[in-house]
Amino acid sequence: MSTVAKDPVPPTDPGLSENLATLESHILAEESRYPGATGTFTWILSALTLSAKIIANKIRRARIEDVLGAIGTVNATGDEQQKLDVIANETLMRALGNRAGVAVLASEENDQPIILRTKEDRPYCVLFDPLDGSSNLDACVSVGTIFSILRHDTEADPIEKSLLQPGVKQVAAGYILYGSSCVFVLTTGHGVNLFVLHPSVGAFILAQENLRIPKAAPSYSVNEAYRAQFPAGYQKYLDWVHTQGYSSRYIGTMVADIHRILVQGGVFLYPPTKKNPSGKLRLMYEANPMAMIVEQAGGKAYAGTEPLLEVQPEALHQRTSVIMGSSAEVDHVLRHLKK
Ligand code: AFP
Repeated sequence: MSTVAKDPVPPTDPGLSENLATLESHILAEESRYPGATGTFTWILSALTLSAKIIANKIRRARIEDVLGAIGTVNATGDEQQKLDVIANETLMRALGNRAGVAVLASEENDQPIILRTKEDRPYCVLFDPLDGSSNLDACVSVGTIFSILRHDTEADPIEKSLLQPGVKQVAAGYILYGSSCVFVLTTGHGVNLFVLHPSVGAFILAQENLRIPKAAPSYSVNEAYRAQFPAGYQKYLDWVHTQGYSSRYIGTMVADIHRILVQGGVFLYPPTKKNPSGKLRLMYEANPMAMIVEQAGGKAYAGTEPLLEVQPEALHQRTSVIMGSSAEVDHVLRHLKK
């Protein structure tokens, strides 16, 4: 008996979701819901996606083009600058610097913010860490770009004060992780969306809408080598996790550690230490944007026992301690801090 061959089922391209959308088209579609929206914000995001593609490309070719290693200078917060820190910073400054909607730009790599214009028709301030985790670059470890977008306060005097707004005031925040794939994670205050760079097409394609962080997962991420320097509550928390069958993961690039937690759950901690009594991470362009993303995905973010997004900044480059991740895991840490 002969068997009748069935029509072959066309293979599904795993790179394509059902409704194909790029980051820009997704934002334009969102913007069309707000009558009176001018498109200014979309232009700022397009400067960020352009920068991300240029930086991703540079990182991939870094060893061949000899742009790895330190350049012998330190940045505004005292960290040794890598060649790629400077390249990434210049890329973002050049891309964002000619966007009509930006009033003030601030970077980890610059002592002072760059004032572009003070008029009211420039509604936004953009703050960024051009290359988080750059000391890991020589070892081919993932690095990232983090950004925070605030509404420009035209009454601020001097104008730099426009930047000193608590994280709850952010209108958007995001990061780009240059990992085994290049992902762009973005929130505009209505959930979190994840886009992946299609390397041949050169576009960020929507891969996951409304990303939710798992409520709990037995995993913690901290540089445990500093344990003896941590305040007692953190040490008690670590004693507790060691009895609970938790696993430990620490990459040493905050963007990569928090991205993993966003997808798989767990908690990231950078407590105060003797060397950095206020914590190591920068509040305005590292902790605040990551906290907004984690909270928009259903997680929690604290600076010690204070909600991180409520911390009133006093200086652009101020540091903070950080506890963020799955809500139940953050609660376990807080329980030990409050004992
Ligand atoms: P670099 O950008 O200098 O590599 O620092 C990375 C970072 O700011 C953050 O991404 C890490 O979570 C943290 O520092 C790692 O700090 P430790 O080396 O003290 O654990």
